[in-house]
Amino acid sequence: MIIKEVDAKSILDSRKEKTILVSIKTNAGEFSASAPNGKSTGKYEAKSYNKTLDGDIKTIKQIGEYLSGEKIEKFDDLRRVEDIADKQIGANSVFAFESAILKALAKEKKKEIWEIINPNAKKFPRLVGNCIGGGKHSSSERKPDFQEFELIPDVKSVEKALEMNRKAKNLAKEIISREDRKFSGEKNDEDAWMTSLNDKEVLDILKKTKLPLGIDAAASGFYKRKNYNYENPKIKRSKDEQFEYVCNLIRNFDIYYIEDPFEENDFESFAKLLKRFPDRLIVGDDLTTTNPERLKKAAKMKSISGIIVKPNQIGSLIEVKDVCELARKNSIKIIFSHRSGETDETILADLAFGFQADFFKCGITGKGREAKIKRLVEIEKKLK
Ligand code: 2PG
Ligand code: MG
Repeated sequence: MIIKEVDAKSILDSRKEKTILVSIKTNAGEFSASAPNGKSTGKYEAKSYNKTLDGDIKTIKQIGEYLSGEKIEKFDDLRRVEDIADKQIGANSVFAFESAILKALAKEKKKEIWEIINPNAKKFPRLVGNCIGGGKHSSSERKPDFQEFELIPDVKSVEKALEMNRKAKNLAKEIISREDRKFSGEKNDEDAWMTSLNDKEVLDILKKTKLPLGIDAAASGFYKRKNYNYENPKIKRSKDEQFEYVCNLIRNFDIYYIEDPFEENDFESFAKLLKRFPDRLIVGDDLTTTNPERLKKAAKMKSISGIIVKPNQIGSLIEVKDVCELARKNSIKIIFSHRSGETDETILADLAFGFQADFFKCGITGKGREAKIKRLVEIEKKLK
């Protein structure tokens, strides 16, 4: 596939915030791709743009002129694009640019995008669906301190899992309506129910769905001056108290999936938790930020049994590949994830399937989230 021209512009994400859309003209036609935006962003994430979105838009056009005539034959050729784009544009721009390239390459080769990554991919990831939310993704005054409460059906079919999550989400709505007098059906950034109930009350509700449960505490979001500062109810927890609190929740609510229960520098507490609960998924997101070096540290310290992979945390798809290989080598489960500010871009599903992710964290409802899950279902149907 030969790149002819590159263009970029800004579009709005699901939160109505600006993000980048990159378009390329090639011998196989015109293709475009966009990047999402996070809100509970980890301190160690790559910057979304070198300086500004507008600056990256200009630079991408220049890079396009430089790359005009460049031949891309396979996934690893993205390295050549990165050699040129590196340090000139940010992670959102690199991700959108490389995604557009993969789309063109797939078209030229008459293949699906995931086949460019791994033609032998077979296993489908399990859905991790955000059902009820709090933390930085919810605008209500009173809310759970944890950011996400997830449902993780244990079935092979993606289509079936989605149906189970939808039903459970409706059931959760009925129960919240009864128990939270303030609730009238509002949803948060990720289209999860927004409630004034607290973490334990929410977990009590979700237990009634009888599905395996998960939380994303996104604990860096309420960690300040060496304490975890809870608001609902108001209580400060020290590092040790936070550890015991999380252990109690895992036991009492039989939580299967625990993401970022501690702040983003505390590899030790993660390791202690995994040692205590070797059969649970202890997941790093802000801890690891899809960064091979941070994953190496987490693997060495035995901090996690699962890693969130958000391509725009690092930008480079070559590094996403490195992270997946490294995780696999260390028996760490791979969870491909959306961001809280999403677009209708669906390439995340192809990447997750191509890299043979174990889980796909992508909400339950909402346009941009459904589009991605639908793409995964489409791949599943085509392979039947
Ligand atoms: C997370 C993500 C996605 P954000 O913390 O896991 O759910 O949130 O995109 O705001 O970082
Ligand atoms: Mg997270």
